[in-house]
Amino acid sequence: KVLVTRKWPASVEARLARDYDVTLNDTDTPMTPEEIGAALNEYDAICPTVSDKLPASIFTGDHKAQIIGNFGVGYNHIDVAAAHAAGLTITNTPGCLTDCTADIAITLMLMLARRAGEGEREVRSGNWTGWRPTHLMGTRLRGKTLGIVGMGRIGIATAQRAQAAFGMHVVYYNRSTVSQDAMGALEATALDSIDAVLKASDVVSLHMPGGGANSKMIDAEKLRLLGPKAMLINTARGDVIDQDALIHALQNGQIAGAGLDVFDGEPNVPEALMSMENVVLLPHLGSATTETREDMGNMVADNLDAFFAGRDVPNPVA
Ligand code: 8YV
Repeated sequence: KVLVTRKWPASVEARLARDYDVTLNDTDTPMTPEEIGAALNEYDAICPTVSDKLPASIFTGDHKAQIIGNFGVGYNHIDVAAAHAAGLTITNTPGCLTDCTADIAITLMLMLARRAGEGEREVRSGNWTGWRPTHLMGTRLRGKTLGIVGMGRIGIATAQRAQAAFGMHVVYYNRSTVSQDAMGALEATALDSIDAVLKASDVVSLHMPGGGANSKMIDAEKLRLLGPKAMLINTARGDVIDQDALIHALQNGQIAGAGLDVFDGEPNVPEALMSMENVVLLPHLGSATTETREDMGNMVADNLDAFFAGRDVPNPVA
């Protein structure tokens, strides 16, 4: 018995329906933690998404459920330690959403640097009065420095795009050493701290996991290191930035702008961010393409298939 908490692409729902006794929650509303807690005693597998919260309090230890097949690579919405202590296996979907998430990071960077959001709003509102030499001048990306915090798959893919397409220099910080093999043809300089990356960069793109020690990692002090010409891009998790400190830094010209696909407490977005022109706001679109969402669903199904066949799951969350 498998529970899918939200509406998935039809092809993957059909695959699960063929192979399992599956309950497909054909809804756009997340389940509450209490509902998921109750489901742990009714289903063998639960397949949640980033918008379902699975806190420690729902894991009592005597569940029917044996596996959580997370639809997504990030899993900070699941208390992993409590789920493991309750004997559950957790899997996620790394790799298949790398390209699309990197594309959205680049989209945010371009929209911000070239003031595309402002321009689009101007045209749509009928306020465009015609071409003029100093109208909506943005920032040229070629030759600028992109700083990556968290040089995993998505960080690397973002840097590769920025360097190949826009000729940007790349610096980065990662907790562990990143092999040149993993970076391919990318020429990137490892710096020894996040602070060094923030100081050296014209654009900083965040790619670390959310939750735990990363929560509010980019705080007021870190934002000051960026400087008034720098732009901040976040496609990781909203909580890695202290959102109030970001609003303060933007309001006071401490940084030039921000491009955000994720928010602390999403889908709520502070009014202060919505009213600023130098901010680009997207509704968590990182992996939102038909191809990627189908790949994600198929990865969840592959993990369930392996688990219930008694094989090692391909994508365990450690
Ligand atoms: C997904 C994401 O859309 O995979 C992730 O971690 O942030 C998104 O790209 C989301 O997690 C779906 O559950």
